[in-house]
Amino acid sequence: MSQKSVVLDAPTPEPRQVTVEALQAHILEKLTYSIGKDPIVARPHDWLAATIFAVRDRIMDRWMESSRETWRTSNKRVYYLSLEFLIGRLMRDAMSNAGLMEPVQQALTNLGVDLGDLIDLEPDAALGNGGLGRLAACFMESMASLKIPAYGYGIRYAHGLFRQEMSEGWQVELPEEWLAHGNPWEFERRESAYEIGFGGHVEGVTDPDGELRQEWHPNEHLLAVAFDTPIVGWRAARVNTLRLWSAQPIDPILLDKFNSGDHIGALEESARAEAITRVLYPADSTPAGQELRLRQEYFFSSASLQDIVRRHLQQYGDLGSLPDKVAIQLNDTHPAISIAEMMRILIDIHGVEWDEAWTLTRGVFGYTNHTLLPEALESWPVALLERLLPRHMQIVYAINAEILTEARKRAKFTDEQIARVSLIDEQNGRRVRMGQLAFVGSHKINGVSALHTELMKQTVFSDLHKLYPDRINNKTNGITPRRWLMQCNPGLTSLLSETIGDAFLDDIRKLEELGAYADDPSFQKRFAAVKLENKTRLAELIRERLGVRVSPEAMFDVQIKRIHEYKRQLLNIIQAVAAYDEIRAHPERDFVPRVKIFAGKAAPSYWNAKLVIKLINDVARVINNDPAVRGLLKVVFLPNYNVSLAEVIVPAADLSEQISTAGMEASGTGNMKFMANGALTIGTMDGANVEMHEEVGDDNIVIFGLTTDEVAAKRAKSEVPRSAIDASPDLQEALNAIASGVFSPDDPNRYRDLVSGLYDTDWFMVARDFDAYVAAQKRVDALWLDQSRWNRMAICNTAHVGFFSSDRTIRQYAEDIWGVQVPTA
Ligand code: 26V
Repeated sequence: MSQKSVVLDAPTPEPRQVTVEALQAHILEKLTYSIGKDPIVARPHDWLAATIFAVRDRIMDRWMESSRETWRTSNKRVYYLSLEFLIGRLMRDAMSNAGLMEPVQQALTNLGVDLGDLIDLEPDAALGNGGLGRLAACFMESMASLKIPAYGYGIRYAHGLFRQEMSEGWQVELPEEWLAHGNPWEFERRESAYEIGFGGHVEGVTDPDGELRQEWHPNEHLLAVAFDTPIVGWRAARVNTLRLWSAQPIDPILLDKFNSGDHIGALEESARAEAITRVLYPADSTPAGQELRLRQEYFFSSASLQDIVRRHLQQYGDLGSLPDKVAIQLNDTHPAISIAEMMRILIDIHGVEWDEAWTLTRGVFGYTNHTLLPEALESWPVALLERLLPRHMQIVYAINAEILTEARKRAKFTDEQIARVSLIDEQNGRRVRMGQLAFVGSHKINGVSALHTELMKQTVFSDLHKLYPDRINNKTNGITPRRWLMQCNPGLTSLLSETIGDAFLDDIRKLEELGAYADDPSFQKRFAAVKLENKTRLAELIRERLGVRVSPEAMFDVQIKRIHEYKRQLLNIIQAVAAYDEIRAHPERDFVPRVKIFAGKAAPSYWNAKLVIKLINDVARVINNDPAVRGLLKVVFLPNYNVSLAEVIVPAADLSEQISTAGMEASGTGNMKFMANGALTIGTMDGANVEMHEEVGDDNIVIFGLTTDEVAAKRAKSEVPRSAIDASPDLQEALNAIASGVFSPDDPNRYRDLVSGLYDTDWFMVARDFDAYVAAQKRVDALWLDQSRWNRMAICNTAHVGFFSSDRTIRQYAEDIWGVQVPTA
């Protein structure tokens, strides 16, 4: 019997029991023996850790079984490389997916501890900026639910996305401390550590057989140490691994320096290494462009690929089978240096020939693009790459030579086309375009909504699309219905189960059966009652955090997402100002009471975004305290938006604001979360809104505004918004109020430039979409006045959310990109 089969056949320890008694005893045991606390003095955090340890043990068996199965069946593995995983809390997710909610709750109750309190105590793992990072988290959960052998690879940032506080309405950034109480979910794997090099030089050496090889001699080395977190699929179908890398020095302290009295210098190497994984870059649009960011990208790409190749060789012994057994998905261009790193590993380390290495590389990689914003497209100065990664720069040049030759010979490209497909941008001081690198090194490239994918073909990648017409494909985003419906909205989930049965829990498409109840008055009533309960909870949170009282009976109109000009929070708040004017001018009219709820973070260096936050707070102060408003309008900005806050806000929303300038939001995923929870969408024909419109039908969504083509035409003509503003007295009045300091008496000029931007270019079409937006909001008011109609629409939204499950998205990736079989049951 070979050693491997001995290992594979070894019996596992008895699985832990899931009875209340067993859990109760086990939690106490963990508290005593793992945490070292007497229950009498244990603090809430001790109970939390003890509970997580007990839950974790019950996941272990599935985890090991899952990985054994992959070894046994030789199934293809999927690797999702992402610089961001915006996970949020893990405990409820793991318990709920493993079917442990009830016994754990009961066990804790018996111990005098409230599970809800513990859940609220767990810090969010905020290792991402926004949609891109949250998508990675939803994908991890769906891949486990669909029994796909998948690994997430990323960085274990010591500090996730900054904590946002308000100081007189301004955003202030504070360090986030998710690891302050330790992290009971992670397993440090010191044995899985890889050396990562930077800098140095490349030397050509001739082998005894006359072959010229390149040897990279980095002058800086550090270690990547793995930390593993289990990701539990629905009904514990499978448990996958999220492997996050932490940077550590090879020598923690330089003793000779220390002994010679240089105490600081002795720790320099250590500090330099650890800096790489210290903090998540908090911008999601403007490339940081800094060396540390490139170091992060290469550090985690190299560690991940070394790990992938090692695992593959351990199981299969050869590299030729790589594309049959390995699929690597690049989440945006952030890990794009992996293309060159894979070539280096294959050629320099394993002696594979160039052509073969290139075929293997393209065979394994897929690349997902998440934005077309020119300022967000990553490129690195050639000089920086040359200094930090000299061998990779050589490889990039060699790849470029091959692509450009092919473009010239096969596709007969012109000089202009050649310049556009080149990996090197010669216009802006010679830079390597990471999007181009990711594209040419992948067999499939996808966008994240139907519209976005079409725009990819027409704009940034039009020439590469001509060269490789079968590579670009669409994979419309999705969200996991476990976290974003079942866990965050237990009230609605119970109602749905009682109405159409439990089958939708395993097949979300079954929600369509709700359609039959959309007109049923008694079901509508119950649906609305759940919503009201969720709104009451949110109203309570608003009162606690902001001291503002809002009525749960009012319409909750919600825009929560990163603050960005293209997302147009400005349009929303200007409409609030216009409504304020109207309410005061027409005390005789009937108004639908509304609460406008905003939340979101701005990149610390993004001035206009920060100014919009301040404007929302300024407007909120004035409107909320004006008796003439008679409580008909409230504006609130909830600070420190994160996954956990979203889980409270989303189930309480009546209206979902998805109002980006058409053509600019690649997909959006918040839109889908609201839809699942029975909110109506007011939105532009942008990103996945287009497909939502298709799914629910024109009657169940409120669409307004310029289309992508209309926006493009206006921009091409350099049309100025003057006439739009002249034609709209309401807009003029609102803009004058804002610009003249009505909301900023302490600094009347605060918003002068912001407003004058709307008169000049108005790149984001705020002025030109304003009247259409106001008209759409009037339609929303009219719908609200017919509550039965409203409820019907809300129910239809929940009923048709099935398409937007990340399970559907992942099945499509598996089939069209990864070549992985998804078991049906
Ligand atoms: C870019 C950069 C530039 C360098 C600094 C750090 C950084 C971090 C993230 C990004 C990527 C921004 C792209 C992005 O987040 N796109 C969003 O992806 C969502 C998931 O596909 C999609 O729903 C949103 O519409 C899209 O904006």
